[in-house]
Amino acid sequence: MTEPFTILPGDVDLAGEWSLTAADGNHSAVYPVPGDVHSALIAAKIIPHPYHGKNELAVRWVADEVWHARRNFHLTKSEGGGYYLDIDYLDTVADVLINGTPVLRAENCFRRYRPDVTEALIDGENTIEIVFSSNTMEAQNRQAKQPFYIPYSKNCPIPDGNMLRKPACHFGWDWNLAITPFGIYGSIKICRMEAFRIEHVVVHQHHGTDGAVTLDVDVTLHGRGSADIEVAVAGEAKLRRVDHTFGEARQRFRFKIEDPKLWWPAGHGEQPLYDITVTCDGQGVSRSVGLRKIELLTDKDEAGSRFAFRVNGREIFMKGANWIPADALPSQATPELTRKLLQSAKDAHMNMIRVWGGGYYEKDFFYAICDELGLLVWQDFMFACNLYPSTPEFLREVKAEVDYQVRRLQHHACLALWCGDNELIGALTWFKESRDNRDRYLVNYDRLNRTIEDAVKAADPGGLWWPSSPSPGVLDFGDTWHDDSKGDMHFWSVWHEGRDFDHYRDVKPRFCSEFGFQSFSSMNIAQGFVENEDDLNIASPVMEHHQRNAGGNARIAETMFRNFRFPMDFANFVYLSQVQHALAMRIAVESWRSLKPHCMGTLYWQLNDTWPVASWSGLDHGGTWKALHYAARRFYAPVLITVTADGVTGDYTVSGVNDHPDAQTIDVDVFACSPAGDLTRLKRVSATLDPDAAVRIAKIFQSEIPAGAMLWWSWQGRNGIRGRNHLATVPYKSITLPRTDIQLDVTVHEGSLEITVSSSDLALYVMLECSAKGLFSDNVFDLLPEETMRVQFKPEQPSELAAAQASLVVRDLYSSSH
Ligand code: BMA
Repeated sequence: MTEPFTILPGDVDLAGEWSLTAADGNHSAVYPVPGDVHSALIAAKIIPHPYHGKNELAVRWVADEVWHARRNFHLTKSEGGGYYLDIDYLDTVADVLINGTPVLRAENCFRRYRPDVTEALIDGENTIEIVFSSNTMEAQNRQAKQPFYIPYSKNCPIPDGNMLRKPACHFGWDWNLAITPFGIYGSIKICRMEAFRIEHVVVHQHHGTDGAVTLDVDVTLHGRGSADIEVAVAGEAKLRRVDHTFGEARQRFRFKIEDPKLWWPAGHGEQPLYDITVTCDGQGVSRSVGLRKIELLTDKDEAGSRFAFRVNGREIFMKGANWIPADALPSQATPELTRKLLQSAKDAHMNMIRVWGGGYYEKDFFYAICDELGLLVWQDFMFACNLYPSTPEFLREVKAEVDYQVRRLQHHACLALWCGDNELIGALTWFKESRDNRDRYLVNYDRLNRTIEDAVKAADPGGLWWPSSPSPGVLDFGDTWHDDSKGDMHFWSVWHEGRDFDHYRDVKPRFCSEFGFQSFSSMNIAQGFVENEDDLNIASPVMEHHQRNAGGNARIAETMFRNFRFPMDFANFVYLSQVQHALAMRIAVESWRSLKPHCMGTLYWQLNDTWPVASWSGLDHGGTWKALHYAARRFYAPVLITVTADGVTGDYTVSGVNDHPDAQTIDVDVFACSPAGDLTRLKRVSATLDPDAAVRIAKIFQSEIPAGAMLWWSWQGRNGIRGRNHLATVPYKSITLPRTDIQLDVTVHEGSLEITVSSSDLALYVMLECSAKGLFSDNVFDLLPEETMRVQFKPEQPSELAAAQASLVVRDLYSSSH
């Protein structure tokens, strides 16, 4: 039984087929609920698919219309007690009528609504209707009524999205299309209420010094009368009778778990979950709770102040990425896709995901999967890059939203941090109005931020609060885009300011919660959205349309020509864009991991894509891996040997990073690698990497490296772990690589391709591609002369195996430009 999707006897589930009509009567379609209206119109062939070509522009009108959704349902009405409508993810401004009687005016996609509908219902056939106002019109009307103008993000082609409590990215973003989807994406049901309903179940954990955990289960009931509540935790049940007059009543049940099995982030231990069940008046709510203690350490030090998470007494370096909605069309953001994306995060050794503030508070299944996988969640409140109103009406909505979301989510073991917003402090400097009158807009911001903070602390007093991302700290409104001394940092100078990749090494963040670089989506994705082969050119109108960051393609191209030779064709342009993307993130992550414990986390921008687009994501739309994600699995490995250049002296430091709680003994060989692939040993070191630490292992002087040589290193642990990598000491374009002959020997075995890749000469960034979606067991690797590597490819659809085999291609750095 999981709230709010439980359907009890006497309840009427209203999911299923509804009918949809435009208010002007011009369009009608079947509307599958839960789902978004655009997806229904695509299925009915009323609009073309907005991801294809430039169709987005041809479907924008949908959000400018008023739409009616309707269905009938049967109810055998019981006497006594009452009924309420239970509805969540209703997006956004909508009136709900039952048998023509208005029962709800909703205006916040992030709230759950439970209005009493007893009087509106009849015994027998009933009709429910939802009238969706045009979100685009509502947004503009609300802006016009503000006491002063509230600027919205330049990322949004559709204006005034900051007026509505719905995902900011629905109005367009620098990686999202702009179609302002709407509809009902959650549950909708009519529920029977005898005396009470369970309004909230909140769980507080207290970890005692004796190792025992005390769980306080706070059950809030809504209603009137008498009932028994039973709360059971790990087989121990407590029963209580409640008598209550109308309204809300909170009951606390305390349990002590003497010998708890603790929940750990991925890579640090198991994720055991304890079941809590609450039953009352015929209803039930269950919670799966992992027992862990999370602290945020922000104590001052010589450099500024720390930003580190401590879980169950252990400081843990957070490795992860930023999450945006799983798909731009809410109907497509399924539990299966979500699991696939989160599993990929775990497979790349991530242990934290930041749910970014321009999307949704994700559905229950998202957090349940994170609990199961051991992925901690940094949870933003849904405010991003805009300025927002602070009128009493707006703040009332915010307060109700925060209260609901915090009480819905706080019991999850994965939920690590509540963060006020994304980049609202920076946004104060992005608009003329707020630059000219910073006092007004700063106070306006603080009213919003304070409302969120107060609501969080009331609902989850034990939760961790951080005011904004990035933020230097409480009541500090400094520039954490450039100040690396304290707080969490969004380091964007390489992408948004055009600095070299080396600049990642010039900063020493305490925790970098955003940094990113773009690449094009993989060829099989691009082929899916272009109109024809002629569009496969980075400057074609369709490819430019699938790039939403102004100047993005130019930044990719310009960076490429700083580092690489001109690619042969479009496919190699795509390949090189992904190679440089992976390289950028590798340089940033490896140098910041080697600063541990000064730096205690890196969350790159961004894990996933909402539609097929050039972006900062490591996963293509739909979840297959770009070059970055294969690289991330290496640069986020728990034990890492990396070599970083000193920007001043030009010498190199070999560092070892160990995320394990025990020491690791590693043998490291460092070579000079000639362009022909001849290795000359420079150092052989046997190093002990202290528990949970970054250690400097060796120094390589520039003078030791023959002209034109790269650095090449390999390592092996006593426990079998191994790895290798290389670093170019000059831009790749100035290295004359040998012409390689790469052979693929492919056989089919149990639904997978077994691929033997062998190279006659040194081959860098060897990347396999095929038309089918699926996962290679490894990719984007280097081969020394006459080396062989075995790789498997498993297509997502078994039927695509033959197509995968027929379309298999291999690229490497040399062949991309020759
Ligand atoms: C960050 C994010 C997003 C944005 C990304 C790339 O600042 O918070 O708003 O998509 O940069 O520009």
